[in-house]
Amino acid sequence: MNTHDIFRHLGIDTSVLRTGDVWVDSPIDGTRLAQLAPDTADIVDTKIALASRAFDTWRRVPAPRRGELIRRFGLLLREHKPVLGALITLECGKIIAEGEGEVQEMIDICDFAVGLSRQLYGRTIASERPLHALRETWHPLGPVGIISAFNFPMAVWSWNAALALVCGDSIIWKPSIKAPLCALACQHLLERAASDMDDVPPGLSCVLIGNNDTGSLLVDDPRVPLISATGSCTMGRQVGPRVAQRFGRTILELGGNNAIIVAPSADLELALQAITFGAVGTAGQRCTSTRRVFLHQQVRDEVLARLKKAWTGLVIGDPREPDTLIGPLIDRQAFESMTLALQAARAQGAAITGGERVLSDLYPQAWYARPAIVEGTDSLRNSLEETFAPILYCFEYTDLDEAIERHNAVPQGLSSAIFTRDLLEAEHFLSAVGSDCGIANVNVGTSGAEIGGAFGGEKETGGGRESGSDAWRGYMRRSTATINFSTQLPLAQGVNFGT
Ligand code: UN1
Repeated sequence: MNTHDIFRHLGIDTSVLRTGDVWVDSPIDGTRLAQLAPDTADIVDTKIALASRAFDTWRRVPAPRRGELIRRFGLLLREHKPVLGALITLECGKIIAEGEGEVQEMIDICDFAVGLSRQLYGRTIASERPLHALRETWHPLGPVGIISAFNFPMAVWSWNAALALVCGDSIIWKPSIKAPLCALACQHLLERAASDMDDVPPGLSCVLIGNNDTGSLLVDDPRVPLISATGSCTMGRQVGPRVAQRFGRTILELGGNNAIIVAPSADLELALQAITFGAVGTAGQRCTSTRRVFLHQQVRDEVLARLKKAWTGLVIGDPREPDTLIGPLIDRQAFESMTLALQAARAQGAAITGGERVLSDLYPQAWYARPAIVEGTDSLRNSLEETFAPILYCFEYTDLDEAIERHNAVPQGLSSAIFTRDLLEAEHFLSAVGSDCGIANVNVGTSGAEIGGAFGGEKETGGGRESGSDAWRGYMRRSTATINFSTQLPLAQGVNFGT
């Protein structure tokens, strides 16, 4: 299936694929998929104005009715799951199972949001005054700006979009310039879901096509009270202060430098599977990808030997082929970053297996790489950085406290895991003196989080939480109300004002 087939199947006018000079190329083989027209500053302004108007209508629609829009959207996602998965594969290079898995993640969050639309609970609080009530109500916030990365070109938007919409917000999506077609497809299906409902205002959801300058217009716009941005720490370092400058809110979901600790009692078979999926799945391009492992000295040699053996058998190639496990990197720049990181590690004395470009004869315009295993000492400086590629830094440890300290000694704090059958070790890892990440797992790898939990991390990962649990509160504003149903006016704290 090519892009035209996919768009036709979804009922999207294919003329949109040839409108301008934003080139979209497939990472699979460099084929040009589309040339889109970027949104000018005027168009961005118009879309934000429309989203503001839509918000004014949408916040009046009862929340369960807002959930109905998401229910219908979820049905369309189910209907078109294979085709949407194929589009993710074509535009981002994910293997079929991961492309479809991403669509499943969207379906899951839609289900979650439909239920949520009847559970936007506030609290009632005991008032210190007689015949007074104190309560908290959650209200819609406003238009929400969503900035997403190429690696989860649909799901990350859907976590934000599904919650924001049931919370009564309108949404403005600036997808990665590397994955705009996925955005157009989702936007179209959402419009289809809305088309039979008479209470969905026009402009409730829109997509902005363009580069960072387009993103900046959204980030700096005071009509947008919340920017939810997923991407690199570099991006977050720009977006965060700019939104703060205008007292806007952010949800930042930035880089990770996720590690797995493999303890002596670990089920090594499980650990090997988790490390492999975490490190090479999505060609190492998840923010939750496993980038480091700490292997206890009793198991180190065995784990390394088995990893190396298993990784020689991994099929790298066209992600549309059912046997492929590792597709391409997103572009040349991604491969160059990988090469630079490996060169730096080698210069610091690390031993490296893999990491070279493959299939360049077959796909001269694409960037396939053999995943790399780096055996290093603790002092490998570049293991402190996130390189968005399949590189696994392997370290040895003897004492769990020491391993946790080294585990936490990176600027990022997204996802983490320990493989152990020792209850004391597991609980220690999960405790206040254990992993410092937003996600901490036991006998489960670092990537592939379910939508039911809050997703996000600490430190340079940005501190934001998206998806499940009570992340929805980030998309609403809290109103605290005190109600006096007495005939007196007692002041708080027992203040007597003498009148
Ligand atoms: C991301 O890489 O930006 O936990 C998100 C996971 C996915 C989400 C990753 N559910 O790997």
